[in-house]
Amino acid sequence: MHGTVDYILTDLRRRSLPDAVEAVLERVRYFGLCMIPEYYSHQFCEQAVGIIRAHEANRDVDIWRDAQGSDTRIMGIEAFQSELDIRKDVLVGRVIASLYGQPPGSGFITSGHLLFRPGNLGSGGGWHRDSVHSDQFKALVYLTDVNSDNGPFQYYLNTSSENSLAELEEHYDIPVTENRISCDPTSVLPVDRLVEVCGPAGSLIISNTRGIHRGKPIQSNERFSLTSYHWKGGIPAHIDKLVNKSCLA
Ligand SMILES: O=C(O)CCC(=O)C(=O)O
Ligand SMILES: [Fe+2]
Repeated sequence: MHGTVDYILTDLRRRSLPDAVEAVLERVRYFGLCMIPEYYSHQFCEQAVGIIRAHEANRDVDIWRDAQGSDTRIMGIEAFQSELDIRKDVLVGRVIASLYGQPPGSGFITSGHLLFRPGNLGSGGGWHRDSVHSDQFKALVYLTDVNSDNGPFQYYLNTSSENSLAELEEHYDIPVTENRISCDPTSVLPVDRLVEVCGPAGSLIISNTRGIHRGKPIQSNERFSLTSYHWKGGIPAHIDKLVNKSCLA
């Protein structure tokens, strides 16, 4: 495992569950990232997109939007539709539990719907680390085909460990304390560490979002996704207040 494309796991179906879990863990620990093309069925993706659209049109649902109206999120969508709870998938559940060293504590699922709008910053609002102080592991499922133009997840490989944070400060002047990256990493960091995660609907991405990443600004079309968020302790209060909690009447 040493080429950048090795973060993609293509032979999952030939592996037993324990072996598949190990293969994903190995990649997330080494690269900070693992992608499994078409892990979820197209039928699951189509149904999920329909459910997300319906909830976006429901005035009783709490919806978050970015300033450009390019990124629409429903936090806690699994409270309305439990089949969207990707944490219940046995592979996702075991991988996340192993990465955190304990069963997933609290968390939720967020739906993501990206649309092209002039000046959009991409999902996540530009290059950042979700957390500089501790590992943060997320599972992301593409519900529509994702190519270079409709907002792929972009990630700098091997940027999530304590050592690599120190290396980035020493060699590239990216402070270890910096959550939002103030420089343009594409003009500072080696281009061969950058991956643009494109893939068909159903592709599953598990990553350590302590590493440097963003959703690429969307240039055309749209992108639907589901993302799982996890915390060892409770959900931080400033996030928890945005999360949908109960079933609609
Ligand atoms: O959805 C994506 O591609 C990345 C989003 C992200 O990085 C975030 O919301 O923190
Ligand atoms: Fe992020």
